[in-house]
Amino acid sequence: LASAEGVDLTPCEREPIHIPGAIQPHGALLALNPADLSLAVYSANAPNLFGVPPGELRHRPLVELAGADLVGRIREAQGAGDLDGANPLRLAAALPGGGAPLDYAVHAHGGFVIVEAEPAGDRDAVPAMLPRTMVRLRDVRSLAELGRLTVTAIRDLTGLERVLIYRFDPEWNGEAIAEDKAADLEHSLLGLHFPESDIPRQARELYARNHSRFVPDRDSDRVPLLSVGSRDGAQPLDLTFARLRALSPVHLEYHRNLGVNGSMSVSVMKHGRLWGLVIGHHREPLLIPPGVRTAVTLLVDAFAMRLTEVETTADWDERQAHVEIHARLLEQMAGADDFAAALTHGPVTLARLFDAGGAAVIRDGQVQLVGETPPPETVLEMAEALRRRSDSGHPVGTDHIAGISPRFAEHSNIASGALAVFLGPDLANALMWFRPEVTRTIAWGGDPNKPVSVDAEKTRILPRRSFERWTERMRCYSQPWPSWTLEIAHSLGHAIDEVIVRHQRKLAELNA
Ligand code: BLA
Repeated sequence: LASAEGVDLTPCEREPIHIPGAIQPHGALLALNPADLSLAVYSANAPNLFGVPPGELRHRPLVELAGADLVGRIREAQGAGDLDGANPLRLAAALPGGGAPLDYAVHAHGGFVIVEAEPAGDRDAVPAMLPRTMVRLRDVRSLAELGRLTVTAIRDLTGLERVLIYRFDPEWNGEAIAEDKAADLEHSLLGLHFPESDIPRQARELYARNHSRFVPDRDSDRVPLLSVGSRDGAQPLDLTFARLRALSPVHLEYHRNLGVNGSMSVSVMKHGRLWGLVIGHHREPLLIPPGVRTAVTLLVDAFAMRLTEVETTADWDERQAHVEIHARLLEQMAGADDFAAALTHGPVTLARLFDAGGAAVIRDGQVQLVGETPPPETVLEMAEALRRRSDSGHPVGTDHIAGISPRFAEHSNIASGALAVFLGPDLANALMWFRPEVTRTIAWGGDPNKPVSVDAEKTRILPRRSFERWTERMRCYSQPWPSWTLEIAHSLGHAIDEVIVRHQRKLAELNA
């Protein structure tokens, strides 16, 4: 794995971010042996939070430290086998000695019961806005609206200065597709793209399991985890599901360069896969209380639940118009002896389908063209190039046919993109569609060829320092072919195969 400039990016992926050996200081962590809930590992700030002298923590049973309520609930959840890291036990309880309540999150992972505690803070501000926002989320009809509503609600809820929806593309680059920001934040990040290496693979894998990260203060001191007795040779404590996990120092450097101090990121999952993140920025430290964080994750889950539906609806509406053209083409063919002529010379032509610039029918080595297309010999070459990528004649589409062979770039003004489906017993016949070049630029948050900087000794990889808008012009690209174009092409190809077979049968009967 290397950047365009040849810097090796593998170290970024190798950092074992799930075992940092430290947590953030806004809470304390205890790792307990599941059988007797005796203490195995604790964060150095735990004595302070639980109000016991440092030397004594390890001698106090949990019930004395945190109270019977917590212990009872843990025992109950253990009995039910319900301490899943992805869905921790939550409760608020005051310490046995009294005082303000602590908010607890408890989960079992890596052979321990992990208890994380922090001051509960203000819990009541939350519910008032939540029901109204949920109803609005339920009613939106487009991804744009859904995104806008979600970022605005989360900013209102948290006071963050910027909230973004960040969507991954198939190569794991990302794009900010929705933004709400404070008026005095000068630069908008909306529409900017960020390279894959900004959020390395192990981080994405972790975020698909643990859905949220909050960093109240980027520059706060990390709190080390300490072991009770000797855990020599023991594995470091696995913080995959810990909400207090200290984040990678490399990433905190990235936020320093971006001018971000307080931050959050919450995973958006679609069909069990990481679809994107909701990202929050604050220039100053910002402690979002645990109750408000819960509301944020609920809103993000609501966003994710509506996402599939909203995306499918948009696709469906667009597809519907073309299903009708498909039907017209079938009608024209039904009455014709020559299917190629019916597709290229009727009142509705093949080029109408998919709003293509031009189309071609290849039959027995003959090419019939309609609309704007490359010359016949190039059409045949393109068909051959796509046939090689086709799985038993199934449609193949590309928005960048010059990527298959650079000699096709010559025809980019009319055929930057092409889609083909192959027909006939030996798949020698084909239907093809062409799309012209479209001006496509991608605005990156920093030069994507230089995703990193290196320190003076060239020993460490650091995040890049500049996030200055960097525009890349993409040459020889057409509009992409959505998956429904492939489906309709497949259906048309299938129908033509049937028409031909029927026709040949009729001819055979006549000749007999
Ligand atoms: C993690 N990188 C992240 C995270 C985000 C980004 C959102 C998740 C952690 C969090 O909640 O903050 C990237 N943040 C962005 C982007 C924007 C933003 C794109 O605000 C744009 C608006 N990062 C690098 C390089 C390395 C690297 C060069 O740029 C490695 C050498 C590493 N990024 C890196 C690592 C993590 C990370 C290791 C995991 C942090 C953790 O969870 O411990």
